[in-house]
Amino acid sequence: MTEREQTSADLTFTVKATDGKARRGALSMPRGTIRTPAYMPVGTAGTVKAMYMDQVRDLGADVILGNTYHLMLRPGAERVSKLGGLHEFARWPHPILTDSGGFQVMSLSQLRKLSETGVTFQSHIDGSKYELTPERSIEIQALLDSDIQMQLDECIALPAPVSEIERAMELSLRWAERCKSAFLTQSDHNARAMFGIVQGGDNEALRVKSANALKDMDLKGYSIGGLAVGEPQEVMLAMLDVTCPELPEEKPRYLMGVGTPDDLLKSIARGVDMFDCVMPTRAGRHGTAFTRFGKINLRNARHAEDHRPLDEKSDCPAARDYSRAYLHHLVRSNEALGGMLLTWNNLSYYQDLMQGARDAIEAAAYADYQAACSAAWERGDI
Ligand code: PRF
Repeated sequence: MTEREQTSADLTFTVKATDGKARRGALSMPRGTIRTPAYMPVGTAGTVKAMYMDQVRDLGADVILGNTYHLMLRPGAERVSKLGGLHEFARWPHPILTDSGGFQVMSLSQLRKLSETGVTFQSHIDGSKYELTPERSIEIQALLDSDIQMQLDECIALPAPVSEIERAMELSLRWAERCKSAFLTQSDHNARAMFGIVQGGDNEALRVKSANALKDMDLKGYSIGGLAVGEPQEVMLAMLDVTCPELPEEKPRYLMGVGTPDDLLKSIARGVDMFDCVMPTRAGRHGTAFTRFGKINLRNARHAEDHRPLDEKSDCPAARDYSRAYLHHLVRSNEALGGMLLTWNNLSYYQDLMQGARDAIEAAAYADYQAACSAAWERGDI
């Protein structure tokens, strides 16, 4: 049995090896094991855009993301539940992590109103009114049959006044308590997890306070939210430097909505175990390829007669078997296959990058791996 096929009746996390602060771990549950460090493809509306689930799996993904916000609006959480849950509906029988909805309400909906109770908002699809409370968010995530659920939180865009950051962080802590109580009413909660979300913006003291208060709630995992929201990379890394040491070593850490390949490797070096980001899928649909040699914009005219594939050494057919000239043509012609091939290539690259990180941590060679990856990105391929 391969590591990813191993399961556990309860949800468990094991750190198998460390190299500096970097961790190689395994998060196991009845639907499978997530090998960490892990990049989790984003499947917002029950689909990893432009990909078949079999392809996503074959690239090495152990878990995908789903979004409370999108699925509650369409097709509706109760309907997904009636249809057998999200795994059955979307044909992904492996672990699913869901975000709680607050972050997406703030970025996508109109006329939202936040109070102690929760958030009311109008759908970005048809303008109809909804309420999302901590309890309803957890209820929706249970209806979706999510394996790893997120607390409802409030994420503040940076820069922001400290008083605003503090208010949102404290509100998120109170919502964490309510989410934990709601989560514990789920009959099979031992087989699942509800993660708390550290907030605190770019303020070190608030980050430490948030992490410690969540630690005291003894949750099964800890997300780090409120980063990659407008601040420079150095600020994000400085926040990881203060946050990770406050979190319990025996629990998984998930950096939400991050990031570039460089962000991922630098965050792993600081003790982060899990990531999600729309970057590889969204950039792929917009004509950008991530490769060992850095980012390539296939729209650019310099690719028009380039016979070379994106990466002849890749195992991914999208990277290995199609010329850059053909990809350029597809992207310029707005052909669906262009977005499909570039998404496939990009997810393949992100999964390979994580496999390389896992291998390097096991071999106690993570710093060398990071240096070799950065050098190749800098060098480029021409
Ligand atoms: N909170 C939640 N989801 C998120 C974030 C957050 O802070 C972010 C911030 N990068 C991305 N997704 N619930």
